[in-house]
Amino acid sequence: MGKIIIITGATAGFGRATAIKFAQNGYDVIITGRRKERLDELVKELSKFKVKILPLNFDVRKNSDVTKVINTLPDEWKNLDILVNNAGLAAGMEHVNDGNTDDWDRMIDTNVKGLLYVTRAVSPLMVARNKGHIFNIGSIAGKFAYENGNVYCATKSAVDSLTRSMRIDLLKHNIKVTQIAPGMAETEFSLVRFHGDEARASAVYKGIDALTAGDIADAIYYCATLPAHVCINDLVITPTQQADVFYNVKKS
Ligand code: NDP
Ligand code: 8X3
Repeated sequence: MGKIIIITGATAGFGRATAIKFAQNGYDVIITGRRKERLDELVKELSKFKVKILPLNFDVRKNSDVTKVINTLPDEWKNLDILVNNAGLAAGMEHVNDGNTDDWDRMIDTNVKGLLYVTRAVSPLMVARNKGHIFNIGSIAGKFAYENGNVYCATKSAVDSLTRSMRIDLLKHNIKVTQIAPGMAETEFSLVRFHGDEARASAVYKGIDALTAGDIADAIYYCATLPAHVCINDLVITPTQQADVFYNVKKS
């Protein structure tokens, strides 16, 4: 039987590239996200790889939907080998005194609570089989706080901490837990952060050979295909022109 991966937020960016990478390599793939038309389009794209694809249309912030979808997985999809907790976003970039509390709720509900709801639903299936691998997509923003990053940085610090706790809690169940902590990657991330302002979003990456979604998919695939006795716990990946959240060199 083929291996199975479930990816949250597969309708764009890292999640979409990860779905393609694993399907290319013979994995059966569960793709999830809120935008149904994007899921339908990805099913078509993945069909050329002759693997099984299951699109699941739900919002990770809705615990009852998450639980229902995972608890009613068809039998042939229950043996999940890999979970990629990728769905997430930044919304807004203001000083804390000017921040939009709706943006804060969206980030906390998605990046922290959504990740927890999905993990709570999926991990018992892995525990029952005494195997599995969970990836949490953190960020360099979770390693250092930066000006105007406040709530986004806090949610990614939470992912950093939760990854370490999850690794300990799931250790005796033979489940690997890996945090991938990327720096600047050109996806729809900044467009979402700046509420659809394309000029502001593209300015973020001007003069930088930013990471691509494919770079992150390759890193996840590398970690997922190491020998059974090897677990990468934490992987920080930045463009060559970026050292961390504070230091980068842009070409003029
Ligand atoms: P994109 O905006 O390109 O993709 C985000 C994905 O998350 C989409 O598929 C979106 O799907 C999904 N998503 C967002 N909210 C929800 C929700 N409530 N329920 C279900 N799915 C949701 O961004 P990236 O690919 O860049 O981001 C992926 C992850 O990587 C995020 O956690 C982000 O914080 C992190 N990251 C990104 C970096 C970057 O520079 N790009 C760097 C470091 C970390 P849909 O809208 O269809 O639901
Ligand atoms: C995204 C990376 O540096 O824009 O998580 O916060 S950064």
